[in-house]
Amino acid sequence: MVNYERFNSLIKQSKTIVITTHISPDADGIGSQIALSHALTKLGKQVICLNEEALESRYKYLDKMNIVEGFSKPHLTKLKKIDLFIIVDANSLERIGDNLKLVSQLSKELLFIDHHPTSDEFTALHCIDTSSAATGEIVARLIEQSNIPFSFEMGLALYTSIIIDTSSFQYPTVSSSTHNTVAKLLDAGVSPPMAMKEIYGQTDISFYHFLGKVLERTKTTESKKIIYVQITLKDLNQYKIDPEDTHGIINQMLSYKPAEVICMFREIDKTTTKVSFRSMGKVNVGSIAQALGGGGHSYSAATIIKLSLKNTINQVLSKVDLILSKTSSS
Ligand SMILES: [Mn+2]
Repeated sequence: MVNYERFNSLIKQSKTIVITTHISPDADGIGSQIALSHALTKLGKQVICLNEEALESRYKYLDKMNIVEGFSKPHLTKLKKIDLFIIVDANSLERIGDNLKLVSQLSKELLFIDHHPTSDEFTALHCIDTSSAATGEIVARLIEQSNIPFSFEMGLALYTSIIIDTSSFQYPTVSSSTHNTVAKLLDAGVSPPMAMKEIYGQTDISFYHFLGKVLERTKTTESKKIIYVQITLKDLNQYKIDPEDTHGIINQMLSYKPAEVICMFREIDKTTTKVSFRSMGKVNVGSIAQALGGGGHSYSAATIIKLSLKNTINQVLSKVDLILSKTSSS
C-alpha cells in the first residue's frame, strides 16, 4: 500500500527537497527521479536531483534541462538545510552510495518510493507497492493524486521507467492499471516509436553482430526448464560493447516456451561473474538471488558471484535445477 497521506503531508511541509536513486541507477530509478522532480517543481518546491554518480549519457534524452547532478564535495556545504530526502527505486540507505548517505543526514525527513520487497513495518511508513510494475508507476499515481497534469517530460520519463521494468509489458506485474497509466503518458505527448529508440536504441551495427554471437551459444538444461546464455569478457572486448548495453539480452529468451527460469551469465573478470535471472512464475528468483548475495523481484533478479564464469554457471544451474525439481514434484 502506498502511504499517500504521509507523502502529501511531507510534501506540504517541505520547501527544499532532494531526490535520489540507487547506485548504478537504471532507467526506472532515473525516470522516476526526473518525473517526480518536474512535478514537485510545479508545486513550487525547490528540488535537487542528486545521485552518487553523474548521469550516464544514455539517459540524457530524459534530462534536456540537466537537472540531475552527480555528487561532489561542495554539495555537503551547499545543501545545509534539506526538509525532505526522497529515495526512489530502492528501500535502503545502503543502496544510495556513501556520499548520498551523508547528504541524507542533512535532511529532516526521509521518504522511500519503491516496489522492491521489504518489511510490513517499513511499507506502512513509506510509498511502497510491490505489486507495481515499476517505481515509475507509483510515481505516476503520486503525481496524479496531487492533481498535477503530466507534462511531456514527465510522460517520457515515466514511460521509460515502465518499459524498462516490464521489458516492454512482458512481466507478471503488468496490470490494467499499468496500461491505464501508460495511456495517460501517451496523452501527454509520448510517442512510442521515438521513445523505444531512445530506450533500446543502438548506434553501432556491431552490437547486432555481438548479439548474434552471444545468442548462438544459447543453451538449455536437460529438462529444458532453464534456458541460459553466457557473455565473456572476450566478446565484450572484441565487439567494443559497454556491459551496460547487455542488460536486455536476457529478455530475448523469455519467449522460449518450456522455460521456467532464464539465466544470463556475464564475466566481469576471471573470478567474478554477474548472474541475471528471470522467472516465468513458478520459481521466486528473487529469493534465489538473495541466497546468493544479490536481490530483486520474484520474477527478475540478479547477483554477483565470486567465481569464474564456468564455475558460476555450474553452481547456479544445479541450484536452480534442484529448486525446480522440488517445485514440480510438490
Ligand atoms: Mn524498478
